[in-house]
Amino acid sequence: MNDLSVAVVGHANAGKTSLMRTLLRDSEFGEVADQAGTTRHVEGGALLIDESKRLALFDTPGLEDSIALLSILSDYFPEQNVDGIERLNYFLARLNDYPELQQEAKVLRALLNNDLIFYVIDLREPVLGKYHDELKILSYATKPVIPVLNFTQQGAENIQLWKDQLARLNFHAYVSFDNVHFKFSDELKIYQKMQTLLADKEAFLDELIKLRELQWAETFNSAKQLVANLMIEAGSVRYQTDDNESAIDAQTTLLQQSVRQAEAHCVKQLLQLYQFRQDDLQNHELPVQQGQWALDLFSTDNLQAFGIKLGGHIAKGAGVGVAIDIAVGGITLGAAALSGGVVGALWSVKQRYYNEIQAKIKGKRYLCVDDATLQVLWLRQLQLLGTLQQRGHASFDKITLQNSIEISADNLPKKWNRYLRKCRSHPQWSSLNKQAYLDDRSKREALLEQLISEI
Ligand SMILES: Nc1nc2c(ncn2[C@@H]2O[C@H](COP(=O)(O)OP(=O)(O)OP(=O)(O)O)[C@@H](O)[C@H]2O)c(=O)[nH]1
Ligand SMILES: [Mg+2]
Repeated sequence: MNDLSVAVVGHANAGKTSLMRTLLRDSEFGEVADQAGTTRHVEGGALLIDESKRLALFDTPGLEDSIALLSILSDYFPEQNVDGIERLNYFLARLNDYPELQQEAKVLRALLNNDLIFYVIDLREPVLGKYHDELKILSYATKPVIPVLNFTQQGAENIQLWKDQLARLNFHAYVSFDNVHFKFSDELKIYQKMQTLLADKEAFLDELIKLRELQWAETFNSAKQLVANLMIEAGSVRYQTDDNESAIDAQTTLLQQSVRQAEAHCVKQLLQLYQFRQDDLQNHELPVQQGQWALDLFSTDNLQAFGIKLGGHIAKGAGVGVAIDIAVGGITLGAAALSGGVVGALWSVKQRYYNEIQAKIKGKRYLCVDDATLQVLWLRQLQLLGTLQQRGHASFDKITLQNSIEISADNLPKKWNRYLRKCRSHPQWSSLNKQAYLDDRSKREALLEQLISEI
């Protein structure tokens, strides 16, 4: 195994275990708590490059009494020019004399046993003497050190003070990395910084960087695919119902359930893709107003959206009497003309509405998901995706799917209505239909690609 190994060290409660969780994309790694002394033992995890190469990371207990430790280390060999490593080994050989420094000893072993050190700094803390002592102890191990400035959001005002202090102790290569407000580009900077400090591991780290970039891009692509697919599923679904209130209500409820389930499924898969737990999520029921979906294709709004105008008084419709102007085809049909034969003729003009017209004649209606709900559905997924991409695996806050999203032309794709029209006129694209009849794959794929490009 060609390993590169890193010890993650730092003051108690600085966010070491959180850094491990975020880099490993593992919310279950170790124990994270807002109190000092949470991690009691060294625990490892790894980023695999291939079967024979991995970056091993070791979490360590927090340093608590570095002032006492440094004074012990520097009191050894007075007047003699003995280097840091010897001092550390000397101390470790006499550990029984220092029962109160057992945690610190674990950290010292990790310093000696690994190739490189991440020194995690809680930027919210003022630059105190104890940190100076910790850094001095680190320097005894003569390993390359990358200070990781954590809590970059809350500790922003201390950044300069910390940088100055680090420079005075000869630590010039640092990175900023917030475990909760995650930025993938910051993670890459850590590996790039490692490359500058470990020249002989440059190729190894190059491979790691490329792999992480690839994984990140693939995850994003899969996520986009899920979202675009959900939109086609929900946009195309069409339930047939008898044209009476109780039948419409019953079918509407079923339709709502199936779209909610489809969204829940998409959300679940998105969480899985980004390796978050299902219970990281709160409140994700898709909001719908009662009755909102009892719109059918022949409601005035929908027909307009389809480019169809209802013909004047006849539109109010007695029995079979719906006249339909198919704007595109420019044909007007009177109520009496809506016989099977004429419907057949109409079909040749506007083939895709044949079933609906037939249904209307037979006293049936079709239900579909209304535009506003689809917009919310779309924007909620986009918002969730944005959240997942910027969420560290050390986060505790629940992810919420917004119910009140501002919907405006700016945050919807420009061709939204066109996409919707395509979906609505291809019920065969939705597997949410009771009889799924997925055909016409290539057109569906084309729309899927278009939607993906909108994300
Ligand atoms: N907001 C924010 N909170 C963080 C960040 N990193 C860690 N925390 C929180 O800080 C606290 C301590 O984090 P841990 O990861 O347990 O710290 P540690 O250094 O491993 O602590 P010990 O094991 O006790 O030494 C937890 O409440 C974390 O949720 C960060 O970057 N931003
Ligand atoms: Mg810890």
